[in-house]
Amino acid sequence: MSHPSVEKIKLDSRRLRGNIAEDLLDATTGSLSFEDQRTIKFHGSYQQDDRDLRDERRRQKLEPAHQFMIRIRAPGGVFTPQQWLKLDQIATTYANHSLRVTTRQTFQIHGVIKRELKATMQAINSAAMDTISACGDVNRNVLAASNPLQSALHAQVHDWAQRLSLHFKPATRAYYEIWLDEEKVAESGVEHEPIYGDAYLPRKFKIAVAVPPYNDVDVFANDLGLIAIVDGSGNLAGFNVAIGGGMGASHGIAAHYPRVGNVIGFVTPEQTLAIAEAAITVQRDLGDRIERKHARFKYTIDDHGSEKIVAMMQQRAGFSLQPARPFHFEHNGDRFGWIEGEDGLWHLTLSLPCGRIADTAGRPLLTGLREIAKVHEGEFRMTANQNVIIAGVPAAQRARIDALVAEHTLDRENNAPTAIERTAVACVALPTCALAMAEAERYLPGFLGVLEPLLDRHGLREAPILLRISGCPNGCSRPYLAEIALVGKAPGRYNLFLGGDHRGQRLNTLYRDNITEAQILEALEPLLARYAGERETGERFGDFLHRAGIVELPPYPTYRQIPVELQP
Ligand code: SRM
Ligand code: SF4
Repeated sequence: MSHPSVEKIKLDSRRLRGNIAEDLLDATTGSLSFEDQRTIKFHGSYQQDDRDLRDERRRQKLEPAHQFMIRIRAPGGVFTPQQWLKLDQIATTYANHSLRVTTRQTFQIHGVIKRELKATMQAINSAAMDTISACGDVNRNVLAASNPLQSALHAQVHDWAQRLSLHFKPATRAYYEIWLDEEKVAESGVEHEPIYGDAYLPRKFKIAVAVPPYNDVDVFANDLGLIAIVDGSGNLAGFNVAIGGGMGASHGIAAHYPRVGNVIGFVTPEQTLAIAEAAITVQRDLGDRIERKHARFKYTIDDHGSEKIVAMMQQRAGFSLQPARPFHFEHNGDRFGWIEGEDGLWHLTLSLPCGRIADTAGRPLLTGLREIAKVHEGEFRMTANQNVIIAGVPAAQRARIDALVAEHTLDRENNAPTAIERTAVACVALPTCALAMAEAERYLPGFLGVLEPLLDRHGLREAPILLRISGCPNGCSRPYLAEIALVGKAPGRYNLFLGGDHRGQRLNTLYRDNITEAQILEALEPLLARYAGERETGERFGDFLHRAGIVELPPYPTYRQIPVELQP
């Protein structure tokens, strides 16, 4: 039986209602219908199955172990301690006893079964959180710099993430009706969607707001990037606008490629919503609605030309962009340990293992962070590198937090043997991700274990090399911006990419295709040896590989790095 296209499902969904409410009541299966599996994404949930159990269940002639992943909408990635405790309770009541910090600064929970899905959504909502448009063909969770140093600026930028997220939240009441039993607006459910229209966007759309000199949100990996520009008195003057970033690619298909956003100009704060809305509606109207793999804004820009897209954006926004202002990023990572903010409060960034917060042997992260949430009076900030900041701690409270951190072995900065481990990112991949071709999150510790002796041999234990692993070319860990990246090709086999920079401004290049762990180490060994011997003071691995002529920019048709003239 052939299934309807996603475009038809959206149009027929009565503003994202589909038959989800009825489907949830069908106790004969743990699955939703094909159509509702697509529609439920707009409500922040994915139907998945435990891939570790697939073969066994097939042998037993059982349907797959269907379960749901739920993603929270959390613009800027800030949670209160009360919300943390609620999420912890949800994870241990309905999910797989873990919370997962994502590369877009929010939480996912995994393993919720269909008959408990509604109760889980209601529990999330009872703590003043929702999951609206955390997935689906709409604007996704808006990222904002989480750097704890610049407290005042962080507050402003966080406010922008909230405003953008609210502005682009779908108008439909479907979420409230299905999950919170709100009375139906109309039997046909056809509210006006002023920004999205009848078929929503052709594909997901992502926005991030960065505050130089830190690019901790990887602003150039987003469809729309806003780079905060500060005036002489430290106030927000406006934003440089970058369009067309994206990581998704396909193995062996040249037409699907990662791209860094290109900076097109500067807008004032008053102009920001208008330019963002112009970008989204241009993509709504021109994006590819036939081939989903080719439907992101980056392809719309490349197919129509940047000039035409910028002209349309300006025309729709009703003003011309000002010339982009110079900016400088130092790095795209997090700052670990305690740091004092401008407001005199303290912030502790902890490095989490791929964002997975669970109790494991010797490292009870879930329990430890729960204990902190019980006494913490500030907030928790998630970072886009899958880490957590215990933010807003008065000096007098630091010792209490430190004691809990030590008691529960929460501090990977001190536990992690190498610098590479502290900053490494890996996507979820197996067993929940339906698209995974190889392990990522579960492979990272093992890979670090075999890499460590090699780093030791060359005295690179403290070299801050950026490593990212993705289980498939979709690039959820933003691997194409890493200095070393492994991108899953098949079980136990990866494509090795090298030569991204540490500021999120240059894509890396395919170095070896479809290789095993032994071959990866064999490929890396001579390069690390040369780096150790030939690097200039402060020179990073990715930059060295370029200077030494070992890698060149990738052969993609379009933006592969941010032009140097924009960097002062
Ligand atoms: Fe992603 C799909 C997990 C950030 C690019 N991503 C998926 C799905 C939902 C698989 C699926 O479609 O069935 C994964 C669910 C796995 C699971 O079991 O939980 C998934 N993506 C994730 C997360 C959880 C990775 C992580 O380890 O943290 C991140 C959740 C972010 C969030 O909170 O919203 C996540 N995904 C990203 C990023 C990074 C970013 O946004 O900064 C990217 C690259 C940037 C981009 O969008 O270009 C990304 N995910 C994709 C793509 C490729 C899209 C494309 O342009 O082709 C897919 C596949 C798709 O959409 O068809 C995908
Ligand atoms: Fe799944 Fe691929 Fe994303 Fe990893 S990169 S979470 S394997 S879709």
